[in-house]
Amino acid sequence: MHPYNLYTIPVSLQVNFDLGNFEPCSELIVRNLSDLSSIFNDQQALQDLLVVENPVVYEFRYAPFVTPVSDMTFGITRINPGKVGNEYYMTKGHFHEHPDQPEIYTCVRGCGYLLLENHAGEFKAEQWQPGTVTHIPPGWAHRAVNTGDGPLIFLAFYHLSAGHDYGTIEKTGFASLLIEQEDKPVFISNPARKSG
Ligand code: S6P
Ligand code: ZN
Repeated sequence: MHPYNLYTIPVSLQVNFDLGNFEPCSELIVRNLSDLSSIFNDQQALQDLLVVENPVVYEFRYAPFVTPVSDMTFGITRINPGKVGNEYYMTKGHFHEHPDQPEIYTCVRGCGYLLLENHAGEFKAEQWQPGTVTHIPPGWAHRAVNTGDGPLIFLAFYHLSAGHDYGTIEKTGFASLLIEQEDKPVFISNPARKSG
């Protein structure tokens, strides 16, 4: 049994695109820098930052609309602006636990990239601005990166039962990193990349 309410009649919620939240909301996950230590390349820069503070890198909220026969879920993520060394703040990134589960993301504020990688090691990066909609096919790991000076906010539509597999992409790392060089985002090969 899952712990969520059953929504057998239509309901609505109200999203704030500027703040990246919605009401009513019961499910909030906050990721601070210390929760993300394994994903950043420059470990020295990470340790130096953590000595001073442990900022919120991103938070995401979700609303599981569970019925006896379905589990459509709405989510919103806000990634704060910031960097570790010269690498931009980003989400942890994951495959879905169930290999037949897709997802749709919609960027509503800020700018950045969605990094995608499949099990064969094919890598893609989709550039985001407000209004960009990206379909994530089943079997593609996904990570959003905030390359702007303000928050990057995006909506997600998925099935709750898709689940999260964080471990697989964490083991190898994504093929490319996004770093800032001369005030611009630049892709470089991930020096910590391991074969899967
Ligand atoms: C769920 C969906 C998003 C992410 C959220 C945080 O399938 O892709 O709601 O969970 O953007 O990213 P992550 O990688 O920490 O789960
Ligand atoms: Zn996902």
